[in-house]
Amino acid sequence: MATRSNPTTVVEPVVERKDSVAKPPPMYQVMLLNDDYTPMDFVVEVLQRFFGMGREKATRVMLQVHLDGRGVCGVFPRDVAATKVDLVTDYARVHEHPLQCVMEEA
Ligand code: TYC
Repeated sequence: MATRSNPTTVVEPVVERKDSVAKPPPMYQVMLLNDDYTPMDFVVEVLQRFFGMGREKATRVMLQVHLDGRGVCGVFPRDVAATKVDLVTDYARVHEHPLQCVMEEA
């Protein structure tokens, strides 16, 4: 029988150990990859539409991807990054461009 001195449920107090530090959640870089077919204007539009960049910044990032093969669009928590990758990929396919958008842990 459960009594005060013989409880059936023990609720441990939440105590953070002195030597432990809560880790921030992992963050993910969302990147665009270069290809030979997606129009530059379309990539600039994607960066403005999905990553909130102004035209000048979007143009700089697009050119970096064009020249270096890849470029970072932003850094986000995992679920936000995954949603951006899906939205950009769907948008590119609807417009019949092969643009690739990927994420990797920052
Ligand atoms: N290389 C493409 C072109 O010359 C432009 C481009 C830039 C494509 C960035 C994809 O992520 C990309 N039309």
